[in-house]
Amino acid sequence: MANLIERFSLMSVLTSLVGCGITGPAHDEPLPDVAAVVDMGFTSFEPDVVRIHAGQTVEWRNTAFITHSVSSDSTKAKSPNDASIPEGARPLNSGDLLGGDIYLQTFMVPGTYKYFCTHYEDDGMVGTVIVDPAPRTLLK
Ligand SMILES: [Cu+2]
Repeated sequence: MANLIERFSLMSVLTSLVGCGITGPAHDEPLPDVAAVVDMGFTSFEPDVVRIHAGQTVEWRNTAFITHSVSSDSTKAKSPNDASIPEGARPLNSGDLLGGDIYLQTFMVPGTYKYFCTHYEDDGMVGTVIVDPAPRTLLK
């Protein structure tokens, strides 16, 4: 009997988590071909620095239940230091990512990309992608 009650309350907890949006692709395994995964927590990118090669893809995962974004648009940044991209690269702009959403971006231009969350930049929600030139073996 106690067992049944425990099972019932566990089910209620699971149901309420789903109700809060703790579901979606951000909670699945990362896609097989991504070179780096960045989790978006309460007000952080984790890890806040990733390093990849040109031609590789980063997967951002909003594992929180609040809205985040990935932007390197300096016209939207409150601090100019939080947004920069290499010359010739296109700015990152995920738009709003609801809880459970993912954002994929492939980087072709080597250099340092500094980005921020348009909602939580003030709370230090900033990150960096360092893109090294593609090794010769990937250039075939
Ligand atoms: Cu955020």
